[in-house]
Amino acid sequence: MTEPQETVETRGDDRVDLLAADTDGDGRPDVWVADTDGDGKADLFQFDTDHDGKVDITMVDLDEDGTPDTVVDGDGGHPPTV
Ligand SMILES: [Ca+2]
Ligand SMILES: [Ca+2]
Ligand SMILES: [Ca+2]
Repeated sequence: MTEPQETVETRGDDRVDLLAADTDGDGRPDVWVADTDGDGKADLFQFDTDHDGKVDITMVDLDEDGTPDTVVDGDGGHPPTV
């Protein structure tokens, strides 16, 4: 059974990717850190755990205290920009 893609709430709609890291060295990013509300602080974290180029886990830190408050499967409706 396939669930429809869940859209996760973020602090803002103006996503800026602060970091896109290629941790396995295949030339494609697999970890993304983004700021969605323009304050320069990271609040959206995404991971491509199976390295197919698509996000598998999305974490949102709504209060920017460094601990993700929401974790969803997939890109949460927020595909990476880089
Ligand atoms: Ca932010
Ligand atoms: Ca993936
Ligand atoms: Ca938090």
